[in-house]
Amino acid sequence: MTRAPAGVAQETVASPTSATTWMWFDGRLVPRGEVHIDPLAHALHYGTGVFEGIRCYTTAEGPALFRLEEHLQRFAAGAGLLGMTLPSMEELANACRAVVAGNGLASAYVRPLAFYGAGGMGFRLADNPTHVLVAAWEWGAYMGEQGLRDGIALRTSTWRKISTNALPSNLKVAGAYANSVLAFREAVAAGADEALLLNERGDVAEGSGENVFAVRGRRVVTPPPSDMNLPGITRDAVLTLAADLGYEVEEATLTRPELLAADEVFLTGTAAEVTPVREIDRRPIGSGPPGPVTRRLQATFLRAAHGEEPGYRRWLSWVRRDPTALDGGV
Ligand code: PPE
Repeated sequence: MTRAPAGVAQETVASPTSATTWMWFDGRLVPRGEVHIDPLAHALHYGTGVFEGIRCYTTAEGPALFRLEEHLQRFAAGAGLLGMTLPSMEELANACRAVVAGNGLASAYVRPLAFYGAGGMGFRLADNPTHVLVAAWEWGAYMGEQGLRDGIALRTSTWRKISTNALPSNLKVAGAYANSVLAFREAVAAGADEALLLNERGDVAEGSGENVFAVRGRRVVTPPPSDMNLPGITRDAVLTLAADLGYEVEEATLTRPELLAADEVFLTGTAAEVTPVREIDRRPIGSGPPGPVTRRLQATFLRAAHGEEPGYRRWLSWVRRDPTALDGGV
C-alpha cells in the first residue's frame, strides 16, 4: 500500500471538529453557535491564551479521561503565568466530563482553552476578561492509522525551538505554537510527516507537538525539559511504563546524530500517543519498521489508557463514575 501524501492525515483528522455540537463556555454547557467571541479578543491578536489536550478513551466502564488531574494542573500553571484566574479544578474537571457526555462521545480529544477577551489593546491587560472554553471532538490517530502502525517520517526543522527563556516551554501558551506551525508546515512541504526541532544549542528539543524518545539496546532515553521541551504527560507515562517493564530509562541530552544512530525512535503526545519514527531526514532509523521496544511501549500505553492494565488505572478519571451523577472530584 502506498503512503498517503504527507499532510493528508492532518487534514482528514482535523475535520471532526465540525461535528462538535456542545461546548462548555464560561461556566455553562452551550450549543457551539452560542459561543460568541469578540473579534477584538486579546488572545486573537497576541496569542495570550493557554490550552490543554486531554484524551478520553473507551474503557469497559465507559469513557475515561487520561491523567485529567495532571493536565488541569499544567493548564492552571499556564494560566498563572499569564496572570489569569481560572475556575476551580473541580469545575474544570466536570466541564471536561460534561463536554464528552454532552456530545455523546465514546472517546474524544478534550481541549480546554483559557484566553484573554476583548478590552484594552496593548499589553496592560487591565480590563480584559478571562474566558474559558472546553471543547471535545473525536480525534483518531494524529498522524494517521498507518503512521501509528508503520511509523512516520521526521524532518529536522530549520526553525529552532523557541527558547524557554523567551516563553516557558514547559507550559502550553497559545502564542508559542506559531513556532510549531512554522516547523510543521516546513516539514510537510518537504514531504515528511512531522518536524524535529532542535533547541538554540543545536540539541534535540522535541517534535512540533510531541516529545522525542530514542532506544538504544535496553536504554530508553528522552531529553530533559531543560533542553526546551514540554515535559509531556504521555512522556511521563511512557517513562513510567518503560521503567516498570525493566528498561533502563534516562533523561539525557540527545544530539541529532545520536538520534540518527538510535535503534529505534518514537514520539509521544496526547494527540500522537506513541508514534514510531521510521526515518529522519530520509535516513532510516534502525532497520526502518517500528522496533520491538516501541511496539511494546505503544501496546502497553494503549492498554493502560483503555483501563486494561490494573496497575495504571489510577491514571483514569471516568466521565461517569456513577452513571446517575456527573459530579465528583478530579
Ligand atoms: N511537546 C509539545 C510542543 C506539545 O504540544 C505536546 C502536546 C507534547 C510535547 C506532548 O505533551 P503531552 O500531551 O502532555 O504528552 N501537544 C498537543 C497538541 C496537539 C495539537 O495538534 O494541538 C497534544 O498532543 O494534545
